[in-house]
This record gives sequence, C-alpha cells and structure tokens, in this order.
Amino acid sequence: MASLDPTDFMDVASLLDSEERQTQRSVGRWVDQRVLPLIGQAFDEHRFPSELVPEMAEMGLFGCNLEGYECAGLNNVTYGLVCQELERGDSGLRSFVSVQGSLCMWPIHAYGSAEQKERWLPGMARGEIVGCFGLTEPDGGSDPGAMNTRAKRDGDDWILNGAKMWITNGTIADLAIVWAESDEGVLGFIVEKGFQGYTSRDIAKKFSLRASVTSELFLDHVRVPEANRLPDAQGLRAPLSCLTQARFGIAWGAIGAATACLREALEFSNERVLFGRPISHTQTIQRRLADMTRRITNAQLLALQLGRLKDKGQMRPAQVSVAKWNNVRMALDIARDARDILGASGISIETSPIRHMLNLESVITYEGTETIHELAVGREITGFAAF
Ligand code: TGC
Ligand code: FAD
Repeated sequence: MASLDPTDFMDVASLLDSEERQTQRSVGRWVDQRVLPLIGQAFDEHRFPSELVPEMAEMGLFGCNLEGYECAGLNNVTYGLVCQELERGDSGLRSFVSVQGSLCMWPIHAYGSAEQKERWLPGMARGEIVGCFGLTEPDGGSDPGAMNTRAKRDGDDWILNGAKMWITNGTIADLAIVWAESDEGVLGFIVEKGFQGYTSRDIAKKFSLRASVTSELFLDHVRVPEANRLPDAQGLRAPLSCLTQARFGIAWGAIGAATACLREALEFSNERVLFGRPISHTQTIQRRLADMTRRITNAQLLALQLGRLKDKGQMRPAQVSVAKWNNVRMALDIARDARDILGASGISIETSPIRHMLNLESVITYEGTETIHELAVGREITGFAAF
C-alpha cells in the first residue's frame, strides 16, 4: 500500500467536490510552472512579479467568490483552495489576490451603488484595474476605531485628509478604498489615482513580503465626489467586515506555505546523510516532520469546516479569528523548523522555507495580529472585550 501523502494525510481532498478539486489542481499546476521558477529571484530583487497579473485574471482568480460583473462565482471553499495554492508559491501573490478580491472588490460589491459596481468590478476581475485598501494608519493599526483620517462634506463632495500606512499595492493601485471618520461615523470612499492631493510612496526596504508592494498613502485635501462614496458602508462594521473576508483567505493560504516547507524539509532530510544514515531516519527529525504533518492536517480540517460554514452563510467573525490565528501560527512555526532542518542551506535563496518564514512574519501581523485574534476569541467566550 502506498504511503499516505504528508500534505493530505487525512484525505481532505475526498471531502471536496469535483469543481473544487479541479480548480485547486489547475491553480496548483500554474503555481508550479509559472510562480516557483521565478519567485525566489523576485523576492531577492524586492519585486512584485506583475507579469503574473494578467494570467491570474485569465484564470478568473480576482473576486472569484463574487457573483456577476465578470466574476467567477465560485464557492468560498474554492476561493480558500485558490489562496492555499497561491501561498504555496508565495504569500505576496496571495496578498495581491486577497487585497484585490476581498478588500477592494468585495466592499464595492457589498456596499457600492449599481453604478460603482458596473464601473469598477469587471475591470478589476480582468486585472486591468488594481485596488488597494487603506485602513491602517501610522499611529497604530490594531485599533482602527481611533483613525485620524477625516472626511468632511463640502457641497456634493467630500474633502479627505490623513495618511495610511503599510498598504499593499498602494503605488500600483488605480483606486484605493479609503476609510475615514466623519460627522456621520466611519465612511468608505473610492479614491482614484490622479485625484489631486492623493499621493503614495513605497516602503522601499523590507525583510518580509519582498515580492509584494507595500506603500504609504497621503491624502491632502483630496476632493472626492459623493458618487465615489460607498453608499451602504456605515460605521466601523464596514471595514471590519472586509477584514473578515480577507482573513478567511489567509487562514487557507497559510496552509500552502506550510506544505511547501514540509515538502522541502522532507526531501532534504531523505537526502542528507549524516552519521551514516539519512537524517530522516533519526528520531528527532521524524518527530519534527510528523509534528508538521499533524499540525497541517488540523489546519486543513479547520479551514474546510470554516469554508463550509461560510458557504452556508453561518460563519462568525470569531471563528475566522481562531482559524487565522491557528493556521498562521502553525505555518510560521513549521517554516522556522523547516529552515532549521535544512541547516545552512536553509538560509540560501535557493530554498523556500526562509522566504516563507520571513513572509509569514507579516502575515501573522497583518489582518489582525495574533494578539488581536486571541483577544477576539477571548471576547467571544467571556463576553468581555479586553483589547
Ligand atoms: P467592535 O466594537 O468590536 O466592532 C465595531 C463594529 O464592527 C462589528 N465587527 C465586525 N463585523 C464584521 N467582521 C468583523 N471581524 C467584525 N469585528 C467587529 C461589530 O459587531 C460592531 O458592529 P456594530 O454594528 O455593533 O457597530 O470594534 P473595536 O473598535 O472594539 O475593534 C475590535 C477589533 C480590535 C477586533 C478590531 O478593531 C480589529 O479587528 N483590529 C485589527 C485591525 C486589522 O486587522 N487591520 C487590518 C488592516 S487591512 C490589512 O492588514 C490588509 S493586509 C492584506 C494583505 O496584503 O493580504
Ligand atoms: P500595532 O497596532 O501598533 O500593534 C503593536 C503591538 O501591540 C502588536 O504586537 C499588537 O499585537 C500589540 N497589541 C495591540 N493591541 C493590544 C492589546 N490591546 N493588548 C496587548 N497587545 C496589543 N493595512 C491596511 O489597511 N491595508 C493593507 O493593505 C495592509 N497591508 C499590509 C502589508 C504588510 C506587509 C504589513 C506588514 C502590514 C499591512 N497592513 C495593511 C497593516 C496591518 O494591518 C497592521 O500592521 C496591523 O493591523 C497591526 O498594526 P500595527 O502594525 O500598527 O501594530
């Protein structure tokens, strides 16, 4: 009997329907053929591989779990599997898809006017229009309710002032979904590239997510027409609901990074002969590889149940918090351990665990730090907010 696949130990694939499996396979093949050969160098060059954007659009990956407006209308489990395959390549690619689909297309779809949806969504699905999401500010991202960016009515327009920090895709985006405090509470705006007073600048040197663009946004008396305000977005609930969508994808994506690390550690330890035997024949290496398998299996089952709940319309934000917290922590621990198993080779650009490890240091921070998710779960089970 063939050995069990360490990256699908409990045959989770058998719990997927044929469309889910087929999409995972085709995105996975694309990652093998198009992403893996170039991503190490792109990371080294601190370059987002924008040449892949039209190919991802062609596969229908942008906003793939949205209905209409040239979106693929796939279920949420399939969206999760797409994120998993992309992040097996690199967190930067999954980030691009998360921001485009969950943080920009989703709020336009959920909170936008009919005109806004027609104007923006098809072009975004085709990858011709790139979005970014501006919530975090320089004075602290965990508490967005304390944001300083202000929107003030001026006749039929709004005047926006403020700054946003750590914004994925900021300088390459054609539009920014900007969240601002106003006399009417928190409101969301579609700020277009070229609006006077709106500028962006790259955060040029990072140790993490080097194959992704991260930027600052500046809003200096930017005049935004009422037609660019998301009419149905009222209060902090609106941006937080976007985060729920993106965190869902991250909970799946992290599994991809972890499986890439396990595979590489397993291959290396089968080949590396020390003290007269492959290191995979030693007890401590086997225990570590077995532990990676156990943790990945748990994460897969958690993500799948989360996806099934989301597809039934029953997923709760605190459940997303458990999954994002658990799965990113799992992936980061596995990436660090795999890096160590590779010995000195593990610090080379030729190997992936160190790249995944460095990326996951961002992933564990963005979309709610680990602490924020622990406290979100704590609030759910005690009824008291300890933030
Ligand atoms: P709180 O009183 O809890 O909530 C205000 C209102 O929002 C509702 N709500 C949610 N709705 C949907 N999804 C969620 N996850 C929600 N969390 C809360 C809540 O019911 C309430 O509604 P209503 O109608 O009663 O007003 O607000 P709070 O100020 O106490 O904050 C709670 C806390 C700390 C959990 C929240 O501020 C938080 O999540 N902080 C972390 C911020 C964060 O994650 N930022 C991410 C920025 S975007 C990003 O990182 C993109 S990286 C993307 C990439 O490159 O992949
Ligand atoms: P802070 O909020 O200042 O937190 C600092 C520390 O305090 C953390 O360890 C935190 O866990 C801890 N802490 C916070 N509150 C408490 C508490 N109550 N009790 C105990 N400890 C606490 N944001 C966007 O809006 N859009 C984007 O596209 C985007 N992309 C990003 C891309 C990258 C590569 C990175 C790194 C970040 C990105 N972010 C983005 C920002 C991200 O969401 C924030 O970094 C994150 O929310 C944390 O905010 P902060 O960095 O200001 O840390």
